[in-house]
Amino acid sequence: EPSGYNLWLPYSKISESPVLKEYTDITKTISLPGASQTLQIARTELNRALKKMLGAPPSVATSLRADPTLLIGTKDLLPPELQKMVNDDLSRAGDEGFVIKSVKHRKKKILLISANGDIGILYGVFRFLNLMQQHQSFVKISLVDYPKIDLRMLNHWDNLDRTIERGYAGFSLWNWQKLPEFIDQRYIDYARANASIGINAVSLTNVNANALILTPMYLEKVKALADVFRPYGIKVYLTARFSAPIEIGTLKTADPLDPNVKQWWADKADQIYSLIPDFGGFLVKANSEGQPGPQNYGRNHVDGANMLAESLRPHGGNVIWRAFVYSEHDADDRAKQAYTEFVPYDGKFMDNVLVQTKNGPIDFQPREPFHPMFGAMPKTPLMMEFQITQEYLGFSTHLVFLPKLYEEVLDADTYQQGEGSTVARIIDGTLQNQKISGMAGVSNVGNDMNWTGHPMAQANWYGFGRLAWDPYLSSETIAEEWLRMTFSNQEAFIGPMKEMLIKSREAVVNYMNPLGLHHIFDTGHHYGPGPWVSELSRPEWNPTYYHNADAKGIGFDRTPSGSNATEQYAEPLRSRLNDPDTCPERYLLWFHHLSWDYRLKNGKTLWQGMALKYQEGVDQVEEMIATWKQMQPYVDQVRHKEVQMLLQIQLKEAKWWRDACLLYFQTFSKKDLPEGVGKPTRT
Ligand code: GCW
Repeated sequence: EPSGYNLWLPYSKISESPVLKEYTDITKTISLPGASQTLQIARTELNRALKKMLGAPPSVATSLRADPTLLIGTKDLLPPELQKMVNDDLSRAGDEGFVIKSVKHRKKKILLISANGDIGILYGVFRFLNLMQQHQSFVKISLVDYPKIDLRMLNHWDNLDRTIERGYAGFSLWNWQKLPEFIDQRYIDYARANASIGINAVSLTNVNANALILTPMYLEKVKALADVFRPYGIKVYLTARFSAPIEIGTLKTADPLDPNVKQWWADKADQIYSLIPDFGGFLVKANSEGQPGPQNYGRNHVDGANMLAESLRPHGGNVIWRAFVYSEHDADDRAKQAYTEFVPYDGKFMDNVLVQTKNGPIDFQPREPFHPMFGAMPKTPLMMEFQITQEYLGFSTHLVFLPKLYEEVLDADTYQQGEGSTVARIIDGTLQNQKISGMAGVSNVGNDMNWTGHPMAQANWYGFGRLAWDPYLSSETIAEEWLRMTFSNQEAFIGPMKEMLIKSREAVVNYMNPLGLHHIFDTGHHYGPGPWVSELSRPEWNPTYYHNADAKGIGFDRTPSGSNATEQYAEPLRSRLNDPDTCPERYLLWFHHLSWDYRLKNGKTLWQGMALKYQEGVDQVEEMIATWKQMQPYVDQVRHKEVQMLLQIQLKEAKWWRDACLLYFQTFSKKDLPEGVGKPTRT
């Protein structure tokens, strides 16, 4: 296989670990009874993995052996005395959870993996292999784990011509031309990878796509993919273009209150479910960036979402209605728009509707404060939308470990129901007692040999999945797991690399958007710097709209003297944000327009501090390069070289960001660069 193809599942040979003996003992006699496809997959995975890691071909029996050393089975298949031992654990584990436990059975220690359902067994087996890849001991293990979030979903922004909107790792995996007959091995490997981290839903098509995916010809192809994904516990969703009844039907309107429109969608749902009985539902972008929606007919988001929800309800499907509404008319602060439009609808959506909200109020910037909608709609399940693909984060060229960003958002306290009302508790539904919960990530996967373009961007797919399973995991834990599985368990590798991953997120913020700056990217592609762009027809398309630099200072005033976006946050956070002294400096210019001489906490002026941050970002990339150089012994040559080349580009471009932004902002500040900031070189 090409380097990196196996992702975090290389199952490298274990030759000198202290646990080797333990592992050979545990895997001497394995029983994994049951005939379902899902269990068959679990057996195949075990066989493959153990053979690679331990060398000797294991024998996984499909029957309950008399004396297994490793027994893997759903609770109902276990002998009564073992059932008793896992009863309590499994009562907490739900449909998808599992238990991995070292127990005494017939006077012998055995390892038991059990679950309530087959998918729990598959997840349990993947976790067992995950821990083995990290060389962990099972001698004392007693682990119960289950997902804290119901829908753990990837959103593909894939078009039917196989281009991917904001995709930087090749073309779409979905080969529509050859489907449904031809099943590419990559569909299977993709499903395996997702199942290994607990992802259980995917929407296949771009939220900006046309309606063709809902025509019978494409639905046959979707069915083929759904059939591949099903035994891996993955449900398929599709994007539903609101104007579909006109575009692929014969109606003259898509008005959600029109009986013919309702009937059209109900028939469409029936048709889909006749092919895909466990179809997940629709993901909808409506009345945003020019997409059609209910507002075109004088209706609102509730009318639109509920009409679709009605069509899916008899089949058990969900509507995921996006809150990224960004109208082509509204001239008020763009950061306020989603909250303004949606919060009044709290409690009005049907119970199979989730409202999917981006992590921040603008658009996947390297850093944003959390979206004020979180916690502000207690009667509506809000689903998180993170971006895994790096639209504003250097595409698949820059190394940025995103779990650090996700963690920052999930840990943020909204104060909506008093202290401790973190975004994680809103998303997992526990704070506001939601019946359903979800987290989506816009996928960074394409048909590049290593799936994600940058070899290290695989960590972002992995990390997203782990956080969707458990939003309370720390980014450090995730980094360590991923590094151990993907590359090496040697401490000389793990220590420095963990630090490098963790710091990489702050590095990119420093050299692109320090101190709360945002959206100063060159427009359209969003790759390099473009803070000077000001001539686009709509104000909020222009970076100048966001930084507002002038002779006096820089920043977006979102306090009561400005757009008053801070009003959308709960107290005491709101007051804290309103005062530049108490506003966290990482969000300073997001919420405030301040003079170039404004004093930062470290005593530097704003101008100096900003310049130094840009420099720090560049320095951090230099450090990454130095660290990576040392890692040669632990990484295969191909990947080592690839990352090395990519880091060189990242360094060049970090300098580009620093120089471009500082030279441009200097035309306003008219101040010298502080000492230590590399002299920008005009190119
Ligand atoms: O970030 C913007 C992107 C668009 C995207 C849109 C959205 C899919 O630039 O490419 O469209 O957000 O999330 O709907």
